[in-house]
Parts: sequence; C-alpha cells; structure tokens
Amino acid sequence: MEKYNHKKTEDKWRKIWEKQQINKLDLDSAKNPYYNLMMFPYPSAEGLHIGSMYTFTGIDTFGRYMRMKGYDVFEPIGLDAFGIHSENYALKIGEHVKTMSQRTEKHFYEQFHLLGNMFDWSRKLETNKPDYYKWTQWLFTQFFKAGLAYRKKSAVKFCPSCKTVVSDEQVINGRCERCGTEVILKELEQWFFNITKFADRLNSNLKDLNWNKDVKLGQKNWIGKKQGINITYEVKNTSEKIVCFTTRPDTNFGATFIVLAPEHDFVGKLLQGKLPKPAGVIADTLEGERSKKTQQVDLEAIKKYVTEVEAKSEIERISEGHKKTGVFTGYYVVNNINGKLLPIWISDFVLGNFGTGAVVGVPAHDKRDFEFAKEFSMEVIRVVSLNGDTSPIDSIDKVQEDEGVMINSEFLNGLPIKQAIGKMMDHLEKQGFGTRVINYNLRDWCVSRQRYWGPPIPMIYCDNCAKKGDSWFNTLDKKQAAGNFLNIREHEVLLKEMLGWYPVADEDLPVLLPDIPDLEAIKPDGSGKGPLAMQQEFVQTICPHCGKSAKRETDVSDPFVDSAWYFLRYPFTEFDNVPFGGDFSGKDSIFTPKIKVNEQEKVVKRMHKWGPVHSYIGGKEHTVLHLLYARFVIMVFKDLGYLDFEEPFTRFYAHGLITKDAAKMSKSKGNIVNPDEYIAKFGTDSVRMYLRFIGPFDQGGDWRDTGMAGMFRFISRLWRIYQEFLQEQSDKHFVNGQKENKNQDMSTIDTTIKGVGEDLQELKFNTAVAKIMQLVNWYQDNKFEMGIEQKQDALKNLALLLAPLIPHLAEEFWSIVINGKAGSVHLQPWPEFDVRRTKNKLVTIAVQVNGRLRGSITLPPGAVQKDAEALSKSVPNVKKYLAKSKIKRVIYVPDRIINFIV
Ligand code: ANZ
Ligand code: ZN
Repeated sequence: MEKYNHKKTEDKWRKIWEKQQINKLDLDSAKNPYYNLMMFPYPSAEGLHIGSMYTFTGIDTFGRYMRMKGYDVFEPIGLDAFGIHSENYALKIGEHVKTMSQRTEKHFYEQFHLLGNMFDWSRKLETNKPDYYKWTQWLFTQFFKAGLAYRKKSAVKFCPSCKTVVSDEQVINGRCERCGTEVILKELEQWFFNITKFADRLNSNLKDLNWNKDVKLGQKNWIGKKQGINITYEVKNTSEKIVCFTTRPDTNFGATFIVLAPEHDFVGKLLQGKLPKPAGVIADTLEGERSKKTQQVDLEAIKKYVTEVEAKSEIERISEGHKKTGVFTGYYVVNNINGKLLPIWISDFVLGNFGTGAVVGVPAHDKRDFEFAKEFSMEVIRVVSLNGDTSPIDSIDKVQEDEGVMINSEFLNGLPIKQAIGKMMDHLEKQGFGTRVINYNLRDWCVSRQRYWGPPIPMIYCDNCAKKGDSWFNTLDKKQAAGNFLNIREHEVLLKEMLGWYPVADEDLPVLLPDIPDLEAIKPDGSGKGPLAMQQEFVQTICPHCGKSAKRETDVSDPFVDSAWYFLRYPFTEFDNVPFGGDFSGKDSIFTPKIKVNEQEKVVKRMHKWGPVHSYIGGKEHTVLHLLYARFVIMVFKDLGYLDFEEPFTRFYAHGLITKDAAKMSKSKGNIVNPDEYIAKFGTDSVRMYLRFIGPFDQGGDWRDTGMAGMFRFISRLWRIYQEFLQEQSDKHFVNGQKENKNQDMSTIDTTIKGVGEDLQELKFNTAVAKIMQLVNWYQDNKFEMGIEQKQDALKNLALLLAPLIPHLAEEFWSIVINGKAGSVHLQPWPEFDVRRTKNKLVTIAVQVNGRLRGSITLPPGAVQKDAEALSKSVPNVKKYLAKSKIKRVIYVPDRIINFIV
C-alpha cells in the first residue's frame, strides 16, 4: 500500500489544475454568477499569517461548495500593496519600500498558491501598480469634479510616529490604527471626501443589508444619527444669539446654564472685544452667593483657558468622570420658555465640531452637565421623576438620563419623556424658538497622507489662476453645476474655496509615483508635508488651464481609497480604458466628462453579472473603515450614473479569530503560527481541515499543535481507506468473492450529504467536518457488510463531500473511485441524497456536562459513543464547559443522552 506523501499529491494536482485551467472562469458566459470575495491582504514582510489562511481557505471551502451547487463562482485574489503599514516596516528594517514590496509580493503569491484555493489566476491585481492606481487617481478627480473632494484647514488627527494625518476611523481608542501611538490634533490643510453628505443613506440602507448584526450596529453607531432641535437663545443686553443643539428639549425647564465650546464664534468675538459690556443688570435677578461668583468677566482668564484647551485631545475633552474645567463669560441668555436667565460658560467638554458647538446645561439629567454644575456650584433642578421619586438630584449616581415622567415643567407635567420631547419640539417650533434638525457623528473622511508609499493625489495648483479667481469650477457654467451633482450653493462655495485647483486630466493619468532611490528622502519628517514635496521635478508642472507654471499636490491618498473599490476592478483587469464596467456612455449620467469606451455594452453587461458582490467575508475590525468607505464610494459611483446599484456587498459575514494555546498571537510572545511550516510538515489539506474543525467560523478557535497532529492522523486514515479500496478493486479474486451487495443500510450516506450540505451553506464548517468523521467511522465499522458497489458508492460520495474541504486529496480519492473517468471532482455537482432515507433517521439527544444541560446534538439512531462524543465537542457551548477541565467519565445512553463528568 502506498504511503501518504502530501507533497507529492498536492504538487501533482496543483499542476494538473493549472494545466487544465479549471479555475479560470469566462465571466461573460457565466449563467449563475457568484462573486465569492475575500479581503485582499496587505503584504507584510512576515508573510501570510495563519489567520489569513484560516479565513481564505474557509471562504474557499464555501466557494467550492457553491460551485458544486451549480454556481459560476468567481474567486479572485490580489494585494493591497500600498500603505503605511508596509512603509513603516520597510523604514524599520532600513530597506527601501519599493524593493521590499517586490520581495513580499513574490512571497505572498507563492503562499497563495499553496493554499489550494480556487483562485482565478488570470485576474489578480496589486494596488501599487500604475495600471491600478491610475484608476484610484481617476476616482479622486471624479470626486473632486462632483464637489465631493475638497480642501479644508482643520484640526485633524495626526500620528506623531507615522508622521502623517490619519482619518477619524483610523483612530482606535485614541491611538493610531496602524502603529498604536497616541494621536494628536494638528491644524493642517488637508483633502477630505464628503462622506457626511451620504450619512443618511449610509444609515438607512443598513436595515436592508444581509450583514452581521454587530457590524451593522457598529456602522449605525459610528454614523450616529441624532434627531434633535436647535434652540435659539438671545444674549441679554446684546444683539447676539446662541443656538444650542439638544436631543432633550423636554428637560428645558431644568436648564440652568449654557456652555460654549472654546472654538465657538461668540468666544472669538468676546476676545476680540467686539461685544457690548454685559452690564450690571443681572445681579438682582440671581439669588445669593452664586450670583457673586458668576458676576465678574475676566478676559485674561478666558484667553488663558482657550489656549490651554487647544493642546488637549478630543478624547480627553469628552470623557465622563474627569474634573470639569471652564470659565464664565459674564453674559447671560434668556430661556424663552420661562424667562429664566442662564449664565454662559465656556468649557472644553463641549466640542466645536458637533451640533452647534453650544449646549444648554441640564445638570439633573445629564452626567457631564452634572459634573460641571457641581464644579462651579450651579443650580440643579429636577424635571424628570422616576417611579414617583421626585427627591433632589444630589449625586452623580442619581442623575436621571433615560426614562421617566416630567415634573416641574408646566405644560409637560405628567408626560413620559418620549412624548414630552415631541410636544416641546412642536412648541418651540411654533413659537419660533427652535428648528428640528438631524445631526450625525460621522465626520468627513480625511484622505491626504504626508507619506511616500501611495498614489499621488492627482491635483494641480496654479497660483496665477488663483489670483485671477479661476478654478476648475469656473469651467462649469451654473446650469451644468446645478443640473449635475452639485447644487448651486455648493458650487458657489467651491468656486471660492478651490481657487487655483485643477484635477489632472484623464488622459494624463496616472501621475506616477516618482522613483526616489535615496532612503532618507522618502522618510516622513512630520513637517506636515510629504516626501514628494522635496522632489522639484515632480512638483513643477504646467497649469492645465492657463499654461503657466504650477505645482502638483504632493500628498498621497489614504490606502483605504485603494481598497474602497478594488472588487469592482477584478472582473475588468484586462481593460485599460475603463476602471470597471460602468455606464460611461453619458446617456443616463448626470456627470461629465465621460471616458471613451470601446466596448461599452460588453463591460456593462459584465458588471451586471458581477456587481454587487454576492458574498463578502472578512474581519470585523473593518466595520467603520473599509466597509464604510466602500459603501460610500459605490454610492457616489451610482449617483454619477456609472453603476446601477449602490450597495457593494449583498452579504457580509464576519469570521472569528485564531488564538494560539488560548493566547493572542504576537511576535513579542513568540507564538506566531507560520502556515508555511505546518503546510510543509502536514500538507495543505490537513491544515485546511484542521482550521475548519477548530471552532465555529464566526467565533474562531484556538490553534494547538496536538490538534493539528490529530487531524493529520485522520487525514492519513482517509488515505488508507482509499488505498485499501484501490487494492480490493485490482484484486480480481477478492472482487469476485465480494461482488454482490449485501444488505447494508446505506442511509447514513444520505443523512450525511444532507447535513454537510446544510452546514457548508451556512459556513458551519466545524460541524460539517464532525459529520464527515462520523461517516468515516460508520464506514469503517460496516464495510465488511458491504459489497464492492456499496463501498464504491460510499467512497464516491465521501470524496465529493471532502472536495470543498481538502481539494487535493479529494481529487486523488475521486480518481481512485471513478477510475479516472468523469474529470475533476471539483467540477462535479454536489451529491444528491434520497430524501426518504433521511426522514425519521435522526434523533436529537441532550448533551450534559456534570448533569447540567449544555446543548444538544442530532445524529443517526444507535450511533456509537465516539461519534456522539465528537459531535458533542463541536457544540460551542459544550466545548466551552469542557475546555477548562479534564473529562473523567462519559455516560452515554444511545438515542437518549450523553453526559460528560469533569
Ligand atoms: C440638553 C440635554 C439635556 C442634553 C439632557 C442631554 C441630556 P447625545 O447625548 O449623545 O444624544 N451636545 C450637543 N452639542 C454638543 C457638543 N458640541 N459637544 C458636547 N455635547 C454636546 O448627544 C446630544 C446631546 O449632546 C445634546 O442634548 C447636548 O446635551 C449634548 F437631559 O442638550 B443635550
Ligand atoms: Zn493657471
């Protein structure tokens, strides 16, 4: 009997597949298209991580199953090759990022080939290649022309270690998403994409997406839609007004002060001495001690406070539970609903860029307001009771934020807060004191990076044109601007703010990233300008409008722009005149200019088949990054008339993560699992199968070398079963004696086909593997009762079931059972089962741990103990209870119960 040599088997089949091109798909003739997308990785120097192998091969198992179910499955792969991560690593090891990138690219593709995935090698892409980033740059110019990419000076998040600006989404708990350094705020001029314009659609579309609940919730919270009202208050003795955004106008009878962000206009005017003196009229309207304290205006103190706040991070400013700071302005507003005077304070817990930058303080019903009121001994008035409790709010724990019934609030008394909010909003609007508004937490996406390793932002600035008041937006007449994507007001703003700016013309793209061999010259220096700014040859150019000398933008774009549209590119990699299969004919489009397309009809037809992506599987960590950006970008392409869908991913499924011996894998712990090493030792198939068995796909699992070795033994057992069959078949004498079928009941095969199919469809790989193991045990126990045809039937079906999981071996097994006829196992249909034989064939039994119910399993009647045990251990909840303890004894009553004593 031939021994299992994984390398030999795997090499052999890989070569054959490649030669026969079984994974190459004709995208245009596909009748039943299924786009099975995985998140392309950025090529780090360490190589492909076991976590990536876990997800990629899991997704492939699903894709292979779908192909056997009759779909034309498209499964491409590529590299997210630009970006700060690669660049940081290259800097660290003192290598030029360009040469490092060539090395890592090669290594990654070698590893991809070893995964055994059904990748379509005729369509790969790398975001750092000019034929790709030409279109990323085109995207930028499109956004610019639509008024969706603009420049603005503002306080942006800056990573002092990466020495570049990062977007809000790239700050996790106050730290840089790439390197973990605490970010600071820096006042810089940057390019932004106007994602906030789409906040409402991004939010409301969520409900129709077949996505993980928590990913949707994450996006919803990030977008942060808030229905509220802007209330206008007049400042006593001045002609100034202060507008406060609040979601809780119901509490307005409990308002005792106003707080402005230090950035608020009123503060600016105050410091510039533009306001009339507050006058002494207020003293007698306020009671006692408090009034004395809040009487004096101290411009010096205000100036000092405002300067101090500038140095603070947003996170520091808004968090609860830290000592509140602030200064009194000396001014008061009048509360419209009861005539009460409210002192105006300045404090950093109010943000300049949210709402209106002004808050009406209700300390009894908002924790931060309460902390502030306590710090400066201000009045606390309770206006909401809870379960009849109306006692004074005198500690932070008593602050009543969410529910209750109105008290001390005149016409609102007795109403639950929900109703009171509506009634108060109606009242304020009717009286002309307020206007309902919707606010979002979402900020515009800052897309410029002061780094080298990215696509240069394809914009040109002409001083000459700027002086004359010209910009690209001048080339549009009002009608064009209005009828197109921009409304007139925005057009007017852009005319002013984008003076001198021109996008690089389509025919001049790509703007190539210049080769800078000098390692020192590509280092970021933190000056707020990228390394390209030092390259005079790059910077100097000609103005596309007036022809005088002009300057190129020297920032590169955020790598997340690269990855926001890559899935549109895969099906069109052979086209160099279109980025994807858009309708660029201009007939339905609201936007000019168009791209010249030779084969317009063909590409649009193809796009219809392959967009939106049918299934996208990847990590949750991209919830408010890639997954949000991609939705936004596709929405814009839809509005520009290029695409006829506006959501990129019909389904998104988030997979779990792999740990090693119950600990997070990290280089410092030295517990990184290197897939290359295990593939070399056990073969791709065994590693794939182990990764499928390791736990539920959405929850990840814990890698253990003992588990890996156990799986290898199982795989070797499969090998022997087929070798044995091969021998029996060739042994004439043996065959003659065994020819007839015996009376073996074969229904276990049907139930397994049914169960495994259902599991694979739902990505429940671990239970699918458990069922296959059970089938193998059943075969071993019963094969002596089978005739050769029954054996062949069992092993044929087993090979088909194994095909999505262990593609190389399944091919080998298939060739054994069918004697080389019928072609590749991967092009076979998923096996049919006899429904009649699956009926009433399964029993569900309880699984207990120490006598307590922890789950249930479904299996054929009379199943043997080891099957019941194996299946029980694949139930997540049971696994959890068994994980930490040693099993002493197992009590098994077939068809009734299994109880683990630990
Ligand atoms: C009065 C009020 C009374 C509020 C009350 C809350 C509770 P949330 O709370 O997340 O829904 N706010 C408004 N603008 C702000 C800014 N620029 N910086 C910091 N806080 C600001 O967000 C809305 C609430 O946040 C608003 O409603 C306002 O406080 C505060 F019992 O107004 B509220
Ligand atoms: Zn010019």
